Amino acid sequence: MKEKIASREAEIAVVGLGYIGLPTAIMFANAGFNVTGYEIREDVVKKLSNGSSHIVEPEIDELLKTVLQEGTLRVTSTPEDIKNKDVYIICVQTPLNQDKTPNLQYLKSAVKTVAKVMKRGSLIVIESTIPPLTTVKMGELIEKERGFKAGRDFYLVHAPERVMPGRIFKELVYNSRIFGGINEESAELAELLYRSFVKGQVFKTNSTTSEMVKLMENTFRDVNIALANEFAFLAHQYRVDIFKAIELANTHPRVRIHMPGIGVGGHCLPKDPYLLLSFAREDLGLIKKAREINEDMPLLAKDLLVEALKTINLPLEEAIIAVLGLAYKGNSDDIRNSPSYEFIEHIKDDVKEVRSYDPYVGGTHEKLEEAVTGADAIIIATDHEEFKSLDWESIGKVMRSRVLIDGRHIIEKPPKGFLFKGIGRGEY
Ligand code: SAJ
Repeated sequence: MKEKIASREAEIAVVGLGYIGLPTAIMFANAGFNVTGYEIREDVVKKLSNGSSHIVEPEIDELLKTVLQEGTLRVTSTPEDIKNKDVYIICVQTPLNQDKTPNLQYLKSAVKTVAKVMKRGSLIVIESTIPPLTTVKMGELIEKERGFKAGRDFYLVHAPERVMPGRIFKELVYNSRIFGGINEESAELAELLYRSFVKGQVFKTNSTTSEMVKLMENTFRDVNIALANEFAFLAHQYRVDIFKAIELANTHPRVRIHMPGIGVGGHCLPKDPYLLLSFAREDLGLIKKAREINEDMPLLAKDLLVEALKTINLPLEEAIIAVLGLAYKGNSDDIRNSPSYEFIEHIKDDVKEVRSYDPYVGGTHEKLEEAVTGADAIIIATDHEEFKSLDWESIGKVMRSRVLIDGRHIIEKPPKGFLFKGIGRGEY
């Protein structure tokens, strides 16, 4: 197998062509391997076969067209087309169930598909973010399906990714990578394979450590954002601008406080802490509490809105509210677990009308001007670049009342004539 990988003759199948699988398939094809992308969503396969990506990401369309034209990447929804491959890379989603337990059905179904078509000696890489011990369990699942023993009859590795949407192709190449093998030989094979495009540092460990590392990275971030959010909550009581305080605290050589905001969205941070805890018998409560704090931040934004409307004596039920930003983070069209929608859920039954505008996602109004005309309050819920240079004087002229709530620290100096409140802006 080593020689086949080194000579780029190894045949690769990438299972799951989402925001990780598709760029990964493209990178391996670009590195000279013959890659078959397998995706159960036939509409996605159709779109990709026509050379256009269902993922919004810089460079992806031209890279996709190149590898399709060169024939180094083919896409399919037929399992037969990925039979007897040397390498299988599984990049399927691992969402949570309603009760915050891990939903591994997509992973299990992908692993069962691979078990049916793989051959003895295949290398199987799971890139999905999974609870600790899951790779071992998937190895047992394959053994049950095919009688192949992980580490003896096939190679098995967990290889988490850390790419940031919007920078995926750069980070796929330059980020450091971790390969957690079911045994050392598996991790070494994965390193050889990914070295075909990875220029970052490579670290090898066992699969359970690798699964924990990935979840710890995002849990670290989530807990630190929750700490920043609690600092913001306190700032309102001490009448302090928490952003100025954070800036000063971060001048300490070993302090890096994160940014408070209207909430924590995306498909990772709201989920990964729960994955980390899911197969543990007990925990100490910090990680769960941090999740609750972040999940409640849209309520803090609502409190600021209610307080502001009371100040101008406008009854809630008469208020027209314009929410600027629906995406979970700035300059993205991704709305998964976006706090904007949580916020809208919390206010929609109390106010007269909720409007929304997002330059990447759309909303109730296609134009910002329409969304704010006649509105009483504006809430900035996403840190899109566009919102940092708005003409507040003209916006103020078309609003009915002029309340401005900043949920993402977009506004440095509140515009004249507005009643301003911001998360963590305790001085207002
Ligand atoms: N956020 C804050 N305050 C902050 C930073 C972020 O409120 O200081 C909010 C953002 O507005 C957003 C959410 O948290 O709603 C998540 O933001 P993010 O910047 O963490 O973005 P993700 O979820 O797309 O990316 C994270 C990254 N993980 C880390 O930085 C440790 C990325 O490297 C991972 O690859 C990705 O999760 C993933 O797929 O796991």
